[in-house]
Amino acid sequence: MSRIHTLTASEILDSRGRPTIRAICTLTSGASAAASVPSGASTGEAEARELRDGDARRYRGLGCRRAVANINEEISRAIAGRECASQADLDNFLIDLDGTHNKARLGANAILAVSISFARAVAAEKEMPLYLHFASLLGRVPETLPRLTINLFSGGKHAGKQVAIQDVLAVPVSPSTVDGSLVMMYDVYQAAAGLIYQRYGMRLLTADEGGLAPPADSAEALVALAVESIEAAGYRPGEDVAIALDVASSHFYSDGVYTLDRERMSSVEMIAMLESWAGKFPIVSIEDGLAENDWSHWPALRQTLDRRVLVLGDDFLCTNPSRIERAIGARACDALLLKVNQVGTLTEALHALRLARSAGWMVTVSVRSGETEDNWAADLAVGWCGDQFKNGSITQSERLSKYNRLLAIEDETGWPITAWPGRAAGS
Ligand code: 2PG
Ligand code: MG
Repeated sequence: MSRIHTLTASEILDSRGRPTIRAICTLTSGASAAASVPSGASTGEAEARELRDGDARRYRGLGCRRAVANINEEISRAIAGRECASQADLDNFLIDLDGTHNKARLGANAILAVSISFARAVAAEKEMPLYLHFASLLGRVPETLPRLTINLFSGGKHAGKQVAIQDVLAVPVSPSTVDGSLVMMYDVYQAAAGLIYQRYGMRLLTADEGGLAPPADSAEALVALAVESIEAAGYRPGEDVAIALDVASSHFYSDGVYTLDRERMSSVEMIAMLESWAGKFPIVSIEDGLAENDWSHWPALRQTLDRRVLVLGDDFLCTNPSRIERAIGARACDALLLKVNQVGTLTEALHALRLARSAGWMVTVSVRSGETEDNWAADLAVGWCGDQFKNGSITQSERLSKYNRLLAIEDETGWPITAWPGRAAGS
């Protein structure tokens, strides 16, 4: 049982220079902790609503002063001195206080900042590392670390749409450590940078998440360039380093048509194209291969890629328990991309995770394109036994704060990364 003494918040900037929120939660025991919240660019329609000021004269309307004031005033008043029996107790109180179905009144950004800063303050009160406190919320002690899926190339909304698909990720599959995965990734990233310089004469210009953003002719050419980069780095594609994609297809879908590389495709044609990529390239995971509202075709996508490639739902599921339940019923995918800020509290995200696990799905814990130097997502990925962690590229401090945290957890625990299914680790 913890009692909140004070709650304060301020506006800070994220990795894209846009405002976001940091909250500080102090318990009556004296334990105190801060947490900052991230923000997406390629957001799903069903995400909980961030509250933005809408004042065009300040940060083009993106200011967070109203959300900050909601923490400093209404939430603080309602919560100060209140006993919180558990994280769920606090989160449910916040949900009821907000009173809307999508947290639009107080703001999902405000509510999440309170939810996470409380979790961290309780961990401090228990003198426990945050990942173990998260594990205690889950009720399971982790024995392994998540596998890494690391952004190599960016397109879509994160890179000015020079190519329609959003992320081509490199997936180190042979290392059994975070350290080994990052060493391998550094080689692949440098090899890719060299190839881009040769081919396009480009310097290392990077996108929102630190990925390289070459002006490839097509999405397929970008995936092929990833395979070439793995080879140029001296690794075996598929055996040392595989590939994951975030197609983020909602952002080039309209009225039943996917427009990719000037080609117009039906849902059935889109599935056939993804199947052909899965045949040609060493792909282990495809995120948002179809659009978030293309419900009737997701089951066919899953069936087509069954067991060869993870069919991962991001915008499609929005970490939203009711969408996940519907997707389980429809056998529409087999993996959840878990982003806590899509739903707005730790408790709802945990519910989403449990639902996914109950259906035997894999879980990729993910950060957002707009991040801060805060690293709680790394603790969450470990504590909630994420199978994968998606944290952007290996450049930029908002990404490295999480990789560096994983390295520290690895040092502290000695836990290995579990092997990708069907692929031997440590070779
Ligand atoms: C995604 C994320 C992270 P955003 O689509 O998976 O890459 O992007 O935070 O912009 O939604
Ligand atoms: Mg995505």
